[in-house]
Amino acid sequence: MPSLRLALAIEASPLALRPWLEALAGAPTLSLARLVAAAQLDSDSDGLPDLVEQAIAERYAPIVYHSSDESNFPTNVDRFLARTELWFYDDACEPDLHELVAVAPTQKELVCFARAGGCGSTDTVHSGGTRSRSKQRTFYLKDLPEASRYGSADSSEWVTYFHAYRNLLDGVTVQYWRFYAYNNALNDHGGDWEGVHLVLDRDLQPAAVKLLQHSSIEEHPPAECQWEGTHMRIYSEGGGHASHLTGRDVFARGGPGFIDPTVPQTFVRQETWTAGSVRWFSGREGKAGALLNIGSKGAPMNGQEFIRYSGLWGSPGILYGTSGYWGPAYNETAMVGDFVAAWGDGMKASPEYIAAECSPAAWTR
Ligand SMILES: [Ca+2]
Ligand SMILES: [Ca+2]
Ligand SMILES: [Ca+2]
Repeated sequence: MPSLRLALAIEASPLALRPWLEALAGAPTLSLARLVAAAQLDSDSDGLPDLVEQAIAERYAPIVYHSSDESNFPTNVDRFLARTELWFYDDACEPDLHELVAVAPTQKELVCFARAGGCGSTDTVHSGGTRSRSKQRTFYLKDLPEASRYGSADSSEWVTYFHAYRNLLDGVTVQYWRFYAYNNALNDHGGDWEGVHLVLDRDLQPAAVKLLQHSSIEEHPPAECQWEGTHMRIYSEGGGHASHLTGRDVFARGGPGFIDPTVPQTFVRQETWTAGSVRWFSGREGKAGALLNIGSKGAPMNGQEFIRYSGLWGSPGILYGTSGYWGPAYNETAMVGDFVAAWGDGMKASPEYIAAECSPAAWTR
């Protein structure tokens, strides 16, 4: 039985969290004192205790089916940063300005630079706050050399990043983000972030699944998903990594021409929860990387400062679409005005909090 204090914490919980906390109260590895403290800790100040955010994210963490045709597997931010360089770019100059800023920046370093725009511009561009409208005056992380774009061959380096917050249904939305060093499809570009949103209602039951596409957020009722218990299946396109709800939509080798969950040769199956398994089309087995709470832009968690970085995750290309992509909190998908819907869709909070969290601090060209 939980202590009185813990019972009160559970009772005071704004959501239907009792079963979660009561189950955790029975966890033998945590002392009751630690549990009480943990039950109340809200590191990103969004009204959801850390422990609750993690428990919900674990419970619903998707199973990602990567195509056997995949050329660029997932990786993680720290591994990527160790292999890249931070540059500043301004194409208003003749020739274009490219200035090396830092080699292999750490997450902390990534967000602490400022540069005056080139060629007489009066703009000051911050790597932790200024968003470029057209990817023309911005910090960027240089594309990795060809040999490093494959991602991590060791699946234990495949980190799934999650962002959980209270939503307008009085429930919780959990965004699951995965990261790739390169997008190798028609629109090649460095640094590829892909996300899916799971919208939970006030009883913490799935109410909607939202897939982030190139320019829109595609909403589906949960019944359109394939579920394994509480875990939805997400099918990821080879090279471009777009998310689908059925394997039939995703080309794959070794079978009928698409991902068939009954034909192991057509996919790599990744359970994204903590200590989840990964099974390759070759029969090889491994473990998935962490399921990591990135907190909020105002209060990153678990050292994931990268969430505040407002530059690009790949080099500028000839076209907008072949230039590096933005990270989760600056993602362009379905942006309305300066509201980053990919980061704050359906968020329930004060207007001030939402503005600070979901809009860039400043803009440039
Ligand atoms: Ca929280
Ligand atoms: Ca949160
Ligand atoms: Ca992509």
